[in-house]
Amino acid sequence: MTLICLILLLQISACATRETNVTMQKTIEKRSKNALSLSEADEQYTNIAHLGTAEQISTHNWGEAYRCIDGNTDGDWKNDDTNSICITVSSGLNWWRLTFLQSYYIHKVVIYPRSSVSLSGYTLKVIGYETNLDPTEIFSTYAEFNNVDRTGKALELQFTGKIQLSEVEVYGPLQTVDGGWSDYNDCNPTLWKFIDCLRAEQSLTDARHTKRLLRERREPRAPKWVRYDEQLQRIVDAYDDYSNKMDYLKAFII
Ligand SMILES: [Ca+2]
Repeated sequence: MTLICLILLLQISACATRETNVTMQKTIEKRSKNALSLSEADEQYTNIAHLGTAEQISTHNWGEAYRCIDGNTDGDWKNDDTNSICITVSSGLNWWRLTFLQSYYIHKVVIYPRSSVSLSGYTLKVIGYETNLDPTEIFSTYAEFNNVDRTGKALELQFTGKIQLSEVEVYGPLQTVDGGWSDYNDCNPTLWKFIDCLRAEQSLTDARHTKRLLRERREPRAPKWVRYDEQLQRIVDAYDDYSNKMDYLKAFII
């Protein structure tokens, strides 16, 4: 693990932890008031759609499935890579699917349309459950599937005709159902445990580095490996002398 990766992971973890701490604080304050309304409860959840992998039944140019989880609700079609809409082309029942690596509790799903395209007719299915859900509310610029409140590793939007959506937001806790934390695995339930993991990893790396240095000091390179290196260097240096490159390659088979 490079130092840069560790720093990035630390920053990601810190952000996630700060967000979680803020959320927990809000939750405690609200519970103390003993008056959790639905809108307040919604604040406990965040959009986790970007943690999944999107796919769809078929794709029109520049309308790939992932563009519905790129964080951009721009509904204007652009016939180039700046497009942020996913579009299918199949006839009949079309689907757009989001799959997570682990199971998440899904509280709410919000979908945004391509500009001037209706959102009527979409249904939501959490894979593993029989019943398809209809939108709770449909507005001109978005539609909500409220109170989904199901656990799953995948969900699917279905529509009879071309799917034309600019974004799909999936709201739930960042913590997975089995107790892990999104894609940061076991090192990230808290910032402190994550730092402990970094320290342990750094200690192990230091020990390996020290061991290697000691070995290099104590054990000079074996003569036969020195001879092999010299022989390989001679072959490489003689590359231009080989008119038949097959013979050159064969020279490595010593
Ligand atoms: Ca988008």
